[in-house]
Amino acid sequence: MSAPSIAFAPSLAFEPPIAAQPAVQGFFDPATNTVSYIVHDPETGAAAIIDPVLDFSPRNGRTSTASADALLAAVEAQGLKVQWLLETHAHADHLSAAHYLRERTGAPVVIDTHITEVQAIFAELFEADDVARDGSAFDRLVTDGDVLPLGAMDIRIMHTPGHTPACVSYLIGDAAFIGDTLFMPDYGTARTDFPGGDAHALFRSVKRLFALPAETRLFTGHDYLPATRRAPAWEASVAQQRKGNVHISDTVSETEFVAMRQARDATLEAPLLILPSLQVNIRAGAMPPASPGGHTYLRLPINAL
Ligand SMILES: N[C@@H](CCC(=O)N[C@@H](CS)C(=O)NCC(=O)O)C(=O)O
Ligand SMILES: [Fe+2]
Repeated sequence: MSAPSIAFAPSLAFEPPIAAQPAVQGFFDPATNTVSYIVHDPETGAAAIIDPVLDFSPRNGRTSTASADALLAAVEAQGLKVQWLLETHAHADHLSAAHYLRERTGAPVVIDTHITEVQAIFAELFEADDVARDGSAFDRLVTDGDVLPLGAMDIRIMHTPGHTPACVSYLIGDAAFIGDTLFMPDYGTARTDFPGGDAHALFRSVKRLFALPAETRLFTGHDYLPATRRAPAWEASVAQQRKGNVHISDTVSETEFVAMRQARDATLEAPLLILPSLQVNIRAGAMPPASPGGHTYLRLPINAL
């Protein structure tokens, strides 16, 4: 394998203890093409849940915890202990079940410290006066280089912005949960046109992921199933992504990538659930406070996005 085309300062390089192999289970949500994960340390049973989905129907505003309950059932069936609820970013396409799972498991909700930027933008849009712009709706704000324990393993934090300013990847042994950075090699990369998104930043984030050991297992946050494939998939190695990602293999320059990404972004519609998702997800998956009449409302700003 050839060396990455970009040089990195040594302080930016991650060298995970590749021998450690966490057990990883992916749960695909066909309604939003999201992949949630349970990852655990086989030695101790310590587990983390990554990017859980709260089911939501835009038809009638009903929520359901069926997807989150499936995660809990899998945790229980295997006798695991949920230590962390990890968000790779404030999702714009599905509601997070982090708050629900925090209530059920007692585990803390983790997100990148740049969530404050995302909260500032969307708390203003939704006039969400109950949302402090300091990240305090979450339990633990992490920053690049931080390490959290997971049984006998470590979760290492790599800030990977570009899709949003608060995107992080969680590195656990030979696995990396990369959220919306790369998707499967045959689909490409995440969009960069949300507020605070930046195609240059995404390119650099991907190059940091590409600098991980070639056999590192990269787990994506979505699979949008290109026309050439019918079965959902969510795992590819660094080597496979560097060789074959249709947007950003080793041979693609930053200039080429940014031009492609911005041209494609200009063709994409807003996600179906962007408005409900963001006002819930800046609250760590909690609904806004109930109105005096006892109902819970989400807002629909007109001509604002
Ligand atoms: N059709 C989907 C699109 C969701 C979407 O925009 N997903 C983001 C990640 S949150 C993305 O990067 N999509 C890439 C693409 O659609 O090519 C929806 O309406 O929910
Ligand atoms: Fe996303």
